[in-house]
Amino acid sequence: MSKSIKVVVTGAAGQIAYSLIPRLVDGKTFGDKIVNLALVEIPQVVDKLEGLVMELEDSYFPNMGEVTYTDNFEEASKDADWFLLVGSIPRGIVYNGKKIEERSDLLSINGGIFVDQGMAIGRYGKKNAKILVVGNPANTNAFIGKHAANNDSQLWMAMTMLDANRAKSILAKKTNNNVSDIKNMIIWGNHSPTMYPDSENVQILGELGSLVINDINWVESDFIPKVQQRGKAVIDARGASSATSAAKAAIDTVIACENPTDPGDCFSAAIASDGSYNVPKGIICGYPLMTLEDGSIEIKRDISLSEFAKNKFQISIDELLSEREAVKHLMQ
Ligand code: NAX
Repeated sequence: MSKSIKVVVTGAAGQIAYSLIPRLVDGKTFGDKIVNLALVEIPQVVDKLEGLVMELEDSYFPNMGEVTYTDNFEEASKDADWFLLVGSIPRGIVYNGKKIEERSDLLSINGGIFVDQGMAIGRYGKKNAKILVVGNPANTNAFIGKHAANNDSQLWMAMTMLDANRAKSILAKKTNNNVSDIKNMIIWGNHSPTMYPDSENVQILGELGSLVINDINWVESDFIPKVQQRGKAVIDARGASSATSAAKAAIDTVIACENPTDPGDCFSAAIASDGSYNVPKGIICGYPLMTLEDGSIEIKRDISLSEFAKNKFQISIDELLSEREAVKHLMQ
């Protein structure tokens, strides 16, 4: 064992974090590196993290380094390599005496949190830190955080891996294959019900999805809505939002960023647009990504989109633009 890595996790007492945190130190996600954890919560619940730390110690993970917990995000940020920003205020709770039901209220409240966290990351995080925003509305939270961080050597992402994993699972069932036979699964746009899961460019046992599936009715009226609405279906069935699958997706994203992408494959996450695929620059948009041998992460640029795909993708881009408009007061 040689190097060590520092990972900050917010929302550390929440349900996603409970599945996520042990996997960060299990010796698989970061290989043989020693993983130091800085767990962050709001002041009202931060003390609960003592129990989680006890459980981590009791689990005896040989790769676990120092574990700290705090409600002070700046302190946690110092020299961190990775930030997993899971914490956010969910829809439906009462916040400052008002029930948060509108997406615009959610954008505003969480946006405020991401201004402060972004500034701290830009100032105290490592130069090449990677930031994965899981807390919703993830793309626009990442947009706000990245702007506040004002540090272009750091990489901000919003999580769309869970959507990609859901899509892979549906396609594997539909074609009687194993999920590992499904590659190049792209989620275009926003992590929201407008996302466009791309069944045309996916590779199923090495063949293009558009050739293997060849059933536009199923794609349009079954596959796409199922992926888009899967989060709600889980909430309806479980009475709580996806947790273990969200944690797995966050781990998958970290692993995808830490290791070179296999030729012919890509992974899904949302990053700041550089204008690729005619997306307005700066918005945090779901793209096909590749990790190169030198560790840098790039948009895969050779995907061709059908007219059908372009129209679906545009709906999600328009939504991201309207979210950008709703938070412009936070972009000083
Ligand atoms: P929980 O409500 O169980 O946990 C959230 C935790 O965040 C709480 O303990 C809360 O105290 C903490 N928190 C709030 N503000 C914070 C702040 N400023 N600093 C640190 N901690 C803070 O939610 P959970 O089920 O864990 O979900 C977390 C977030 O993930 C939610 O926003 C949820 O909507 C989002 N999701 C995102 C997904 C994605 O694919 N991007 C899928 C799953 C999930 O829906």
